[in-house]
Amino acid sequence: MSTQPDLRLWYAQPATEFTQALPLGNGRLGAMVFGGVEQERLVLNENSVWSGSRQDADRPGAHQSLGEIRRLLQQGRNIEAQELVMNAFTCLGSGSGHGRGASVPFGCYQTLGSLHLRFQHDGAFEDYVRQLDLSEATSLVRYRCGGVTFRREAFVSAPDQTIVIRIWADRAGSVSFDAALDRPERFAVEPAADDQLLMSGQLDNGVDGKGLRYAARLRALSGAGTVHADETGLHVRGADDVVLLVTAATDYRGFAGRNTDDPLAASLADMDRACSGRRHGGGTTAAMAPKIYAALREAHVADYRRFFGRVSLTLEGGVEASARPTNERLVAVARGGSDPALMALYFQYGRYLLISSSRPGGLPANLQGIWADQVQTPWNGDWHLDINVQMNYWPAEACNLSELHEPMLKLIESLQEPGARTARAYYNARGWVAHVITNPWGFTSPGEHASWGATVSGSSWLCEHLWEHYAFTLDEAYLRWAYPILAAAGRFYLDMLIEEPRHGWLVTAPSNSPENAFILPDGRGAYVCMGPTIDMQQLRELFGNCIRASEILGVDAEFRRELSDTRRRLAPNQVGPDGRLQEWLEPYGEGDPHHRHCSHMYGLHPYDEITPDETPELAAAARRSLEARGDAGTGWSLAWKVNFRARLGEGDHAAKLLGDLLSPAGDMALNYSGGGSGSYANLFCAHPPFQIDGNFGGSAGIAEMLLQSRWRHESGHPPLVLLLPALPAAWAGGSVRGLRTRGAVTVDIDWRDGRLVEARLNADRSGPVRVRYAGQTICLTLDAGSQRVIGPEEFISSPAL
Ligand code: FUC
Repeated sequence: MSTQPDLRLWYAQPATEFTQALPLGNGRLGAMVFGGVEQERLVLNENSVWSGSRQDADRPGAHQSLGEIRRLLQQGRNIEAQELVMNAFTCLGSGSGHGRGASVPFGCYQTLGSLHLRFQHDGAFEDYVRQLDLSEATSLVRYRCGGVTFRREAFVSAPDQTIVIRIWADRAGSVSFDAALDRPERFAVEPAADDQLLMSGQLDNGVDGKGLRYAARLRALSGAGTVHADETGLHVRGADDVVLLVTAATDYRGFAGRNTDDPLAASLADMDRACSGRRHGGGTTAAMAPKIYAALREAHVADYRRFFGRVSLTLEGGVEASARPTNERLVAVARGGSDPALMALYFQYGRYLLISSSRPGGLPANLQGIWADQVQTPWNGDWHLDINVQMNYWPAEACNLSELHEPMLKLIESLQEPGARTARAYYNARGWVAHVITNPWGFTSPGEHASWGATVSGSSWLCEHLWEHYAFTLDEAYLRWAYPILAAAGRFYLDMLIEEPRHGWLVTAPSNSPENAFILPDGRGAYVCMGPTIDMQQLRELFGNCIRASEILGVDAEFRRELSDTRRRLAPNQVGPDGRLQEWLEPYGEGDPHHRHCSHMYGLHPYDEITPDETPELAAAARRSLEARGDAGTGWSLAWKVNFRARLGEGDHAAKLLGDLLSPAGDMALNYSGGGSGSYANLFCAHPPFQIDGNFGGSAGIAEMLLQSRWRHESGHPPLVLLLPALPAAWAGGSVRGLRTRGAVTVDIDWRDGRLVEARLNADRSGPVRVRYAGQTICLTLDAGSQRVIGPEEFISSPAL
């Protein structure tokens, strides 16, 4: 019997650390609620709070060294090539500041600050609970103190661009507290009109200290008691029911965001709008606080549910487990307990986090989504292009949040211009390129160290997203917008490929296989190489997508021929003497055999040129590579491995890895090799430290276990939909509604005893689709607007295709 999925994270104690606090967000504004009784803290975020500034980090004349670097690589002199890359082919200046770039031009994503609430409570508290309800994106803290029950509910509204907190008690006049705003540096707080608190300041631009300006405002509305703001904070006394509102803005102007020159005025406009008559229909604002709150809440929940409500997932079992606090469920799973409902909760949490950290018109989710409590966020909280920002968007299409992909697609568009300069400076090439890291300032140069910075496939990996958004939506107007960006990236790689001397294959050079070293025949380790497997897989994908898009749009026939000819000559996937998929052009040993990046398996996932049914030998080689890599890894690495195993049809192994992903994490101490990885109490993914990509990769992996789809340009076939391709034994019964496939089909699946009961397909467009279940494939013609229901018998009675 299906059980109602429990969509709450809940705890019996306040959070004492950031990774226990509960995240709220509207894509731009974020809050982390700790739920302290006497001292409450909300970490505040606004996603354009970035230090740094625009810079030209391209090394002038770098392309003059390119010929020599390539000659050295072609002669197998990788160490010398790497030295030359280090001296002449890295970015100009300090680059990312070795991941600590808060005070250099690259900059760092930073916390906006904190809201502190100090309550006048005496004595102990009891009946404490705090929770995050994913069904409506609200948090609640409830406790009893001195015989009075206190409640605090919070949410971050997208329609009203405001962080909203309601604080109330069941005895009149018992809500009294002092509120303060602060930040670790560069802030001033003052009282403002309407008893507001205003925090403002200027971030470091890495040049003369005069970077972005920001402002955050706090206002309290209360019909009873008193509200008063002064130099020491905002003071509420003897109230029954208080509404706190926080608005914020920066003067970041770029490809997305609030886009204002005046954050003081913008934050005030948002505040006035949230409190306006439009919300309460007249009367004094303070007296109308409950009405304002109710209206803000209703608009917020309706807006959020538009996205969240499209997908549901029930995994049977674990009913008793869900009665336990979330942190205890993690411990129970780590001890071997079965809790499929926790996996379903985790799946929806990933969707929740994407809705809360990525909205159209805004900046894309960064390494911490939008949630950060430091001014030097790990790795600058930036957009890493060698898996991390892409993983953030893996669930966007398949998990039916297609519009939320937009910030990522706009980021890609924004890199064209600086990326064209970088392409000319380093490669004397047309088109545009991005390397390993970027920021809101348009950074596209190589990184500051050859070991990781020469990776040239940042832009090709990004371009997968341009195509995928089309493949899942079939939106041709969108494709017309995306195609020039895709084609210009393709043009760059056409220009930069060279022939490797042994087979005459075309390869990228210089490059890296992200971020692994290899061992040369003389025993020395190096990073810089030509034609790492991942680059070749991505170029087959990119060129294939350019070809397909140009066919659909009926443009660029000549370019298409060039792409096809070049595509055929790219270095192929190779199986090494050890039977594994080779990570590099040569069968080098890995510097770290258990490296977290599994870059050469890109062709298995997210791209799908390697599949168990179409390329069984390569799939077997990929499996051997995965075995040699081992299961252990950083949070995002575990999540990627869930997806690999799902693509290999190994549901039990995928579920085992999900268990690893959900094991209680160690502390925040950085670890690259898998120690301490898993999930924190608030289900944030632990690299460690906290890094959100694993949450998104985990949700995408769960979707891949239940439903996959393929639609490749060279096959000439209609899209292929795979039902329950990697269902683990532990998920014997369940149902999923609303997942999406390439070819724009929405799919519901019910299953029992590990077998399909029924699938329901709703296509956006009429047309043929192939559907596979348990190794049998049938071909259907779907009609837009009418649901097609299929049961297992259709697969048994039909001949295999
Ligand atoms: C890459 C990864 C690290 C980390 C960082 C943000 O450098 O190799 O593991 O995820 O990005």
